[in-house]
Amino acid sequence: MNRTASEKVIVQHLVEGKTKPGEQIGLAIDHTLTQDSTGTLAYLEFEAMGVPHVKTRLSLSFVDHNMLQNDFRNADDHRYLRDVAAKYGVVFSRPGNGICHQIHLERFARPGFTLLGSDSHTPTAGGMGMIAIGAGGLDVAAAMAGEPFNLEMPSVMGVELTGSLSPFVSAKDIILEVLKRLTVKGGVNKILEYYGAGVQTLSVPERATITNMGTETGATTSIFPSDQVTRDFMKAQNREDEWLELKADEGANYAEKLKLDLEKLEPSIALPHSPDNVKRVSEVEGTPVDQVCIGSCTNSSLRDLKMVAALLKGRKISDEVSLTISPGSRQVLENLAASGELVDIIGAGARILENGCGPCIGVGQAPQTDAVSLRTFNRNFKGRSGTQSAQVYLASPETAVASAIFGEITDPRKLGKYPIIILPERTAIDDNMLIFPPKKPHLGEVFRGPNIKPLPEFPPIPAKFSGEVLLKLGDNVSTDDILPGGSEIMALRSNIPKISEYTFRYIDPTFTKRALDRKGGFVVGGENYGQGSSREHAALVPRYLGVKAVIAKSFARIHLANLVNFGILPLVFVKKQGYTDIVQGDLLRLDLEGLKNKLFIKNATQDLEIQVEICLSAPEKEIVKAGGKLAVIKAKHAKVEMH
Ligand code: MIC
Ligand code: SF4
Repeated sequence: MNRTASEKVIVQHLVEGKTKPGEQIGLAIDHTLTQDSTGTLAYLEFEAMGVPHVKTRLSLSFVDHNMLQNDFRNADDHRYLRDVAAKYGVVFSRPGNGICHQIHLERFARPGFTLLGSDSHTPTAGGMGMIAIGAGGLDVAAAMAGEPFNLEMPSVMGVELTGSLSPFVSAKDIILEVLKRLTVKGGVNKILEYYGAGVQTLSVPERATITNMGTETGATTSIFPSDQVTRDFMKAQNREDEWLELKADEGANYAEKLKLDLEKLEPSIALPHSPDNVKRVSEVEGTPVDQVCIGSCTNSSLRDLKMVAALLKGRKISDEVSLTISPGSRQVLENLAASGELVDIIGAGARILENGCGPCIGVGQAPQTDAVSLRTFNRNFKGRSGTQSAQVYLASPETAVASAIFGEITDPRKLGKYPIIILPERTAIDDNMLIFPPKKPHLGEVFRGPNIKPLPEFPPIPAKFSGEVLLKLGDNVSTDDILPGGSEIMALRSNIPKISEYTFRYIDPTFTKRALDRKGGFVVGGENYGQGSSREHAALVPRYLGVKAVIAKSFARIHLANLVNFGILPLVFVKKQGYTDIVQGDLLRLDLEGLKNKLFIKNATQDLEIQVEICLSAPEKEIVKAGGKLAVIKAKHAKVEMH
C-alpha cells in the first residue's frame, strides 16, 4: 500500500466507513480541546448528555480568548469552566497561561494521534503529525462523551516543498503563497499534506504556522510528517518518549499535488479584507502603518518571538506606530525573560500584552478610525479588529518588525543582517498554570454565574414550511459576519437569548428584530457560506431566531456541520440561476418530502420554482429532522440507560 501520512493516522482511528474521498467516516478521537469562547457552550452540552466522565485519552480546556473581565460575566465563565473541568476529568489551563493551540503543541500534541478542538485553528497540531480537526462545540462534547467524529473523508492534496527559505522569508510566506494559489475555498474537504526535501528545513513551530493557517483555505486539516525535527522539539519539551515517526509511503497516492520551491518565495502580505488577497510585500511597500500586532496562534512561538527580539535589538519603533506583542504561551514569555530577549523587545517600544488571543479576535487594541493595521495573525475579515473602517494586513513577524521600525509597510530584507535563531535544546518548562483533574470523580458544585443561561431546546423541523428571505448575502460570508467577536459580544457566549441580539450586527442591524417579528424564515448566501471560525453560535443563534433553512451556492465545512447540529437545513442551489431568482423579502415555500436529495422551493413572490439539493448523509438528515444533535444524543443515552 502506498499510503499518505494522513491516511495512516485515519486508518488507525477509523471506526465507521471507508477511506474513500467523499464517503462518510467516523473517527475515534484521542484528544479534545476547547477554549473559553466556545467552551462554555460545549460543556453545557456535555453536561446535558449526562455522561459522568470524559472518555477520551485527554481532554483540555483553555481560557485564552476573552480575558478582559470587563465585568463579572467573563470571570464567571472562567470559574464555570474550571469547575466543570475538575468534575468531568478535563485538564484546565488557567487564564494567562497562553493560547490553546500553542500550549497543546508544546505540552500535549502527539504524532499519530487525533485531536478534535472547538476552534477552527485546531489543525495547528498537524505541525507535529496529528490529524487535528476543528469542529463545533457540540461535536467536541460528543467526542468527550466517547462518540466518534463523523465527517466526509477528505481527499489528500500533497504539497511538495523543495529547497529552503531565503533570509527574511519565513513560514508565514509559505502559507500565504498556498492561500494565494488555493484561495479561501480551495481547500474545502481536503487535507493538505506536506512532504519533500524542504520539510526538514522547517522547525516544528514553523510547520505549525503553516498547518494553523491552512484553515484559511477551508481545508479539513493540514499535516506534516513526524521526523527527527519533531523528535528534537519533543525532546526540548521533555517528551521524547511520546515521539513516533510518521511519514507517507514511497510513491504515496495524492489526489492532487502542489509544488513549492522555498527558494523562490518572497516576503508576502495579505491585503484587506481576506487572507487570500495575497501580494508581495514589495508591491505595497511604503503604505503608512498605524498599528503592528505580533502574536496569535499563527505566529507567537518562541521561534517567532526570538526572531522579533533579535530584529528589534538596539532599534526603536516609529513614533507613528503602536506595536503590541502577545506571546503564545507563558513558556514562550518565560524563556524570553530568562534569556534577556524580552528586554530587547520592551526597549524598542513594544507594548507587551497578556499571553492569549487578544487583538486577533478584537479583545482590546481596536485600531483608530481608518487605521492601517499590520498583524501576524491569520484572519483579516472586515471589522474583526473591532474597528469597521480599519484596513488589516497579514504578514510574517519579520515583515511586522520592519514595518514597525520604518512606520510603513516594509520589505524585511531592508533590515540588513539576518539573525540566526537557535532554539534551546531544553526549553524551560513550567506547567504551574495547568490544573490536572482529581483522579476520583469530584462531586463539588459547579459554579454558574447569572449570565450562564440554560441551552434552548428546539422542536423537530416541520415537514412543510414557508417564510420570508430575511437576508440575501454574497460569497465568503464569515462567521464573524454572522455573529461578531470582540469582548462585548463574547461575554455573552453562554447567554443565547442575549447574544442573539447581535446577529449580523454590522451587515444588517435590523436582522434580529425582523427575524423575531416574522417568526423566522430563510437566509440566502453565495459560495463558501460560513467560512472562518468554528463558533457554533453562528448556527445556534439564527436557529433561536427561527431561521429554518440557509440556501447557499456552497458551505464551509464546520459551519455546515454546525447548522445540522442545531437543526437548520442547509440547502445548495442546483443551478446558479437559483441564486438570482431570489430577492430579499421574497416569500418561499418548502415541502421537505421526507428530506429527498433534490427538492423544489416555491418562490411565491416571483412565482418561480427553484431547485435545491440537500447534500447531507442519512445520519445528518436524521439530526436535522430531530431538531438537532443534542436531541439525538440524549435519546441515545436515555435508551442505553433503560436497558
Ligand atoms: C477565531 O479565530 O475566529 C476564533 C475566535 O478562535 C474562533 C472560535 C470562536 O469563535 O470562539 C475559531 O476560529 O474557531
Ligand atoms: Fe485565538 Fe486568533 Fe488563534 Fe482564533 S485565530 S484561536 S482568536 S489567536
